[in-house]
Amino acid sequence: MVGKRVLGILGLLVAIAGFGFAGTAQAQKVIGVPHDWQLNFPPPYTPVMERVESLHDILLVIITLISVFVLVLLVYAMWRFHASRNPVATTTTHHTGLEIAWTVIPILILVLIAVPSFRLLYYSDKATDAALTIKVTGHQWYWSYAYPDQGDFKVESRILSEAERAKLKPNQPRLMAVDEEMVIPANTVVRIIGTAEGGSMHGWTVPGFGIKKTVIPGRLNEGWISVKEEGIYFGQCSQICGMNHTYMPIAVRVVSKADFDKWVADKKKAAGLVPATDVASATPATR
Ligand SMILES: [Cu+2]
Repeated sequence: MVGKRVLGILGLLVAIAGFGFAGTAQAQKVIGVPHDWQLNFPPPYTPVMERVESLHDILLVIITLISVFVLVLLVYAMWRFHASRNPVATTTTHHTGLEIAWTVIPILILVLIAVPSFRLLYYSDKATDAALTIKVTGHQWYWSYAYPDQGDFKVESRILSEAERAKLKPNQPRLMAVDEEMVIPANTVVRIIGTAEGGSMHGWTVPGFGIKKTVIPGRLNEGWISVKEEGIYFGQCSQICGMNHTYMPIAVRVVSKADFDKWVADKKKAAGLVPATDVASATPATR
């Protein structure tokens, strides 16, 4: 039993180390990939994730204080009421004052935690003044990204094939690199609306962005991101969705506004949305 558990922990450590190893030797443009011996959250890349991390830091202090308090009580009770020091056990069964205290104080602590928690939930829920909307659709088993206010083209994002994975470029982490990334401009509020097609839900999750949207067939869920630094960021489907759940990574390429406009123009041209000769003068449609 214990041997099995030790083996399990060792296996987990090897898996974590292996995952970290896969993330090494990146070009500097790849951001937000787990690294060796990583503990805690990835660095925050969006305003939402900055707030998630500060809420986490406050909660960590609160739960540490509570745990230490309970531990001290426990150790004190073990010492003070040991049979050698306390041969005749007390018959006390109730203490009204104590019971009120251990009911009311935890309620107050939970209310105290709920206030910033709900504030953050609503902050991350709806984009205010989004400059761009992207519709994320989870398929079995890949992602597609539609740009409804940029001429309504769509890109499909699939994990690299096994042959491509055999010769990865430096900016392509194994099992995370895709053929077509979602592309967004830096320093821009991007509204993400997510849904799913086919028989299952998926989870559009990029840890460094603080976004984790469960996408559900027949529903639209909303969130938003705004990323300062240009680069390629990675995430993974976080809702068990079936056979190839492991093989539908999320890659987001954050580029300058000019590069984004150029990318949009190329995509529109490829989709036949603008005459080939008119690409240079084409500007993204405004909503
Ligand atoms: Cu999945």
